[in-house]
Amino acid sequence: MSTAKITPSATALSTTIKHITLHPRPTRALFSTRITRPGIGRRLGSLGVAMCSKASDPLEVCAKESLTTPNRLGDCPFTQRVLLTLEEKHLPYDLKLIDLKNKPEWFLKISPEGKVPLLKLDEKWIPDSDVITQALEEKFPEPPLATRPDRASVGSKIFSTFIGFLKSKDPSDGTEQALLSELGAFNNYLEDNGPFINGEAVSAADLSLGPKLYHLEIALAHYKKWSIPPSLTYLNSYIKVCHNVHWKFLYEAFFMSSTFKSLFHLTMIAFFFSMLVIHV
Ligand SMILES: N[C@@H](CCC(=O)N[C@@H](CS)C(=O)NCC(=O)O)C(=O)O
Repeated sequence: MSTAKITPSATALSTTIKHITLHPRPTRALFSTRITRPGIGRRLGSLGVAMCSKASDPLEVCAKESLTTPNRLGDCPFTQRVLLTLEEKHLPYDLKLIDLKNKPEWFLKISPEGKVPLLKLDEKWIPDSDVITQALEEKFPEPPLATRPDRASVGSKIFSTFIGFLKSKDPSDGTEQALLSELGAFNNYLEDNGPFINGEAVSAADLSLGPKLYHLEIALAHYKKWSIPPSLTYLNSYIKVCHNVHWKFLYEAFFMSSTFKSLFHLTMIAFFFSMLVIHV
């Protein structure tokens, strides 16, 4: 089993911000992350070792492997949501990268649906990012990330309307309008209640939505030459903050270079291509 220890730049979003001004907490924990790709037998370069803020052993997470680059994290927004939650809670984790085009037997045994992410908690593998993040909140309540119940569904229709527009072949079928309407409503919500969904501090709902907005921007720019209207200023600020903070750690943790960034975009395009094939 190959393992690499890497040192992500612990840029968790446990941050109180006013729109795009960041005031990171001074007490950032260091954490350790390892990438493991079972069955490959190839050792990744050691990229550094970090201390862990909690005395727990690293949690095991099955994550999507890049479709284009072996031993690299892929572009699954559900996996990213789980990783961001672990980051926010300063929990160390081991990544087991799964090649979804060639799923290993052991993975199919623990994930009959064949989906990532999976997290091992108390010796049990848990599927589904909703269930995983809820379980993490219960087992590791600090720092709390729960979204206020009356706000938990804010922005929750954005992803499905985005996929509807992405799949649409008819420019007048109303899917673009539906997406604009969801994005506009979210922009207005942020204006009145932001900068985050819970208000001043990041919560689970942002960690779910942030990666999806990132995918939305890249996929719609690529497939539809479409971008979020600049007039949605609160939304654009929110995305900027999420990307700067969320994605910085993913970029820095795994890939630093601009070569990576183009590869990442390629794998993301491959992700959306597979999504179109699956859903059409
Ligand atoms: N509802 C699940 C969705 C997970 C999901 O769809 N993951 C995709 C990757 S982004 C997957 O594993 N697909 C299986 C495949 O591509 O074979 C969650 O929230 O975790």
